[in-house]
Amino acid sequence: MLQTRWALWIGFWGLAIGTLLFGAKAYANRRERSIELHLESFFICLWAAIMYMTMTQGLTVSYINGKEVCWGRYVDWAVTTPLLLLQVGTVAGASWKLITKMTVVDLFMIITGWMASISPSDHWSFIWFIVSCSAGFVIIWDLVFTYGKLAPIEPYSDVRDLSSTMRYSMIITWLMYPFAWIISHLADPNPETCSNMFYTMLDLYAKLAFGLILNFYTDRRVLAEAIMRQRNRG
Ligand code: RET
Repeated sequence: MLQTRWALWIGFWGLAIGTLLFGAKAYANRRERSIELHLESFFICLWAAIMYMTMTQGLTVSYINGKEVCWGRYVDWAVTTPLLLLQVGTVAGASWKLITKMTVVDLFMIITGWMASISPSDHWSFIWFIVSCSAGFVIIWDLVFTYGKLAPIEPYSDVRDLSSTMRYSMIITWLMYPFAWIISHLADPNPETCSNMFYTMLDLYAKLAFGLILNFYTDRRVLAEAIMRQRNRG
């Protein structure tokens, strides 16, 4: 129980700090074109911090089929992963059609991942897990190949570098989630507990480190260029 609280509170405080940092950045750049990316990072952290808070209070934790399920995580992911994909899609210069397709596949991955965590038998759990991973595979494929082909040429080399940094750090982090799922299932007969520190660490990395690269280590002119380029392509 103590461990449970710790993992969730670390998540909450990390994301609360992110909310403040990215909120301040959005405010400072309120007249700039880059504001939309800052606001997205702000909202990603805000929403996740709220969901972590509900989990510390047990509001989004239920017993389903005899397992403790932290469904707050899935409500967090269902909102924040499409926003993260929107940010990467914007920087990579993807069309709205492609971004929408990625969102649909992503929601499918989260919903079937949820099925994997509530399935009563190991057998069904594993089948849903594989279904969810297939959707994850489509996302990774698009991030590497489809987005790779969109890489801008000169004079947009800064945008190109940012796009590959974001795409590859996203791929590495997102790949770790199914591994965290497998390791937890091997280690614990009742794995989907809130005490899952793996997910907390990954969430912090996926939201905070990603947000820091975008908001603090990238010049806002590069962000503005990326946004313009994506809008011109539609
Ligand atoms: C699950 C288990 C089933 C198989 C797969 C999963 C993948 C989850 C992912 C979550 C990403 C979350 C992020 C959150 C916030 O920042 C549901 C764990 C493939 C990729 C990036």
